[in-house]
Amino acid sequence: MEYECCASAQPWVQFGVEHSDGPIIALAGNPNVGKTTIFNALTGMRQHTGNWPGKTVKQARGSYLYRSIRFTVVDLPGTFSLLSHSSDEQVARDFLVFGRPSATIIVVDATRLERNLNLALQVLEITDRAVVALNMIDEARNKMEIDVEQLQKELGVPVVPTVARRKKGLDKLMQTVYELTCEGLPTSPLRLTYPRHIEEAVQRVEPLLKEELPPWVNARWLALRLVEGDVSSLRSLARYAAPAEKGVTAL
Ligand SMILES: Nc1nc2c(ncn2[C@@H]2O[C@H](COP(=O)(O)OP(=O)(O)OP(=O)(O)O)[C@@H](O)[C@H]2O)c(=O)[nH]1
Ligand SMILES: [Mg+2]
Repeated sequence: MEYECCASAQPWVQFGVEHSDGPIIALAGNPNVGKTTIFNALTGMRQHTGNWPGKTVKQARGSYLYRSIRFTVVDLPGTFSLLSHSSDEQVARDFLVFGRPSATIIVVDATRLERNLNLALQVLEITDRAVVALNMIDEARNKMEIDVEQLQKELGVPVVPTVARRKKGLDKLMQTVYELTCEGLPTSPLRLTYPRHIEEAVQRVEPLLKEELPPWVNARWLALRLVEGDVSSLRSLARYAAPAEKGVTAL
């Protein structure tokens, strides 16, 4: 089976993730929400660790087999945002935007949903192939009731309750990742509408970007970054967008 991201380029190779025939799955989330616990539960002993190229930030990647397909999982650094104020944030953002994973698992702490959804929305601004792992649901159940159906409806992507520490919900998570990557499960992620002056600026910048950039670059996302004066996103664009198109020769 051929995956969209593998068809012409292997953009994740620039991020130190080896050549892979199967889908690449990113694990994103706030610090301390259970990303590594999920990563370990999914990948077991099939893991490699190193640093992100050119950074002192640790990278962990591993793989698991599901329905005869080998999924490669990349555990991103825990961040509260993707607005590139730190190396960790840049690494996470660059991998999601320019590494083009086939799907992203957004791990959120169910007991701190309000705070965690900030990052979730930022990830959903970048990609529509995502599933939310509503982790620590065991602790949340003691304190509150979460309407998972309603959350899923509002976010526009699947939401899977998990207790990573006890490996609960992980089958459903793998099944959902499979549906997103191999069966084209449709999603319609919640995208924020910004105040009018921002939207107007974005509307002017976005078409210009679309003309110049490879079609896979999310022009609205980049336009928003330019409007807020985020120079680091531009630097990453220059670094990753052009070579990614020549990914095959770069191998
Ligand atoms: N109660 C409960 N605890 C969990 C669950 N999943 C993970 N934990 C615990 O939460 C803590 C943090 O888990 P990690 O997997 O290290 O979290 P992380 O997101 O990788 O953290 P960073 O790498 O620091 O960003 C650990 O003590 C885990 O045992 C869960 O579903 N329920
Ligand atoms: Mg971790």
